[in-house]
Amino acid sequence: MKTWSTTAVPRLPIEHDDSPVRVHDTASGGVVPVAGQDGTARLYVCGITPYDATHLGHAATYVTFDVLQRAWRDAGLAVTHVQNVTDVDEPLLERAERDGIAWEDLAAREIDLFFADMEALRVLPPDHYVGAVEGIPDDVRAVEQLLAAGTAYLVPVPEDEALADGASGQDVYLDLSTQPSFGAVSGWTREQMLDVFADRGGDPDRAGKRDPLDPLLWRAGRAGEPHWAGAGLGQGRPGWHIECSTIAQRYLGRAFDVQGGGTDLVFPHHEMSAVQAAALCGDDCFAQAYVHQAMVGLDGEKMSKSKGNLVLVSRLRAAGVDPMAIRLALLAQHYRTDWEWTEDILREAGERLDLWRRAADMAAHESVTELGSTTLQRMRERLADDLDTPGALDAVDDWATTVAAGEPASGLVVDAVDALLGVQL
Ligand code: 5CA
Ligand code: ZN
Repeated sequence: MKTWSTTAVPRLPIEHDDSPVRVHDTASGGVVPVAGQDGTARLYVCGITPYDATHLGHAATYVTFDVLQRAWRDAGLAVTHVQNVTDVDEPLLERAERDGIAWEDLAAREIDLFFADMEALRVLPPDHYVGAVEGIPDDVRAVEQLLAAGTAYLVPVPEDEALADGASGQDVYLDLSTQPSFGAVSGWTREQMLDVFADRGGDPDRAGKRDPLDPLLWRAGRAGEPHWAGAGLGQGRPGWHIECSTIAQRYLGRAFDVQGGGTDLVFPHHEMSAVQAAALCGDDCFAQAYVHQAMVGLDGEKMSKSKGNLVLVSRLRAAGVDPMAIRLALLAQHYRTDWEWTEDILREAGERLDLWRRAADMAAHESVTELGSTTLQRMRERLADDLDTPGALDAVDDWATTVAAGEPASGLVVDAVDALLGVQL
């Protein structure tokens, strides 16, 4: 699919010291270096399900992985960034039905709005933006392979559910008991998994499953639901997790560097996409590190489309809020700490933006001062240390305050704020 427009990233004149970026890996529980391979870092970011507009939780996630990419690029690496869009799934179909519009139109409208939000926030676009629908032929091949290998099995569609023309009467599930790596991403106990599975798109009570946690791979087409040709599987559509397994494998290959998303995706989504990839191509096939953005909340609850407690990027923009202030509000929080959106956070970000812009206005283009280079060094060091954006913001605050007190401003810092933090002054 087409993606959103890119924005130029200034190259910083002062050499990076080559220390690798380190991030927290949920699977190992530690902070690990992610240095790419052969000069390229490969990143898969789980994209939106386009049934409602981008809220600040989504924005926090995409800005976090944007900062990771900027840190990699600054360290001299090329980056291959792949992102999916779940352009067919239960929540999208339900919302379209509720609102009386075609699901394709709802998806197209929300994807366009998401692009406009990402452009305004200066998030770098992926190299490959891939729709779930586009990936169906790969999913079909994958599911057929798993059935042939005996790691997937068929479950009859309940009799009271009418089938679409051309659908077989059977859904397909992965048999988790064949996969010793199951659990390696989240490290959760079965109880923890069972606790959230139903709330997060799973179907633990489906009759005929071998294990309540077995994930759906292929849903036989039901009358009135969208469906696609599934070769030997008959008409139907893929389960949610398989789209990310196959898209990542096709565009990034084996053992890519990072899979990213919010902590709400740790289980089941990232666990299942990894175990399905392992079932398809063996261990060490999927991400080397799983990086998760903590949840952004509002009024004591996770901000979520299903709950409807949303602050939308597009609404803030329409109200005249500078997108760079929104971006700074997000960067002022560490990605591993849950936080709540408040008006105060936005107000402080606006004040910070003003302070930085006043300093930037005094800077001669591309000028380098000693204060400028130490500021850059501090920013790089903070970002390499598990994307410590609040620490990087402190460094720029110190610079701007010193400039306000009469020290000459350095254009280098203005470029660094752009290249590393994605904030245009
Ligand atoms: N399409 C799937 C991933 S394959 C999906 O989860 N879509 S989503 O639209 O629900 O979420 C998009 C991204 O935003 C995901 O990475 C999700 O983890 C993240 N996200 C959702 N809500 C929040 C929140 N309140 N705070 C932080 N990140 C969030
Ligand atoms: Zn995903």
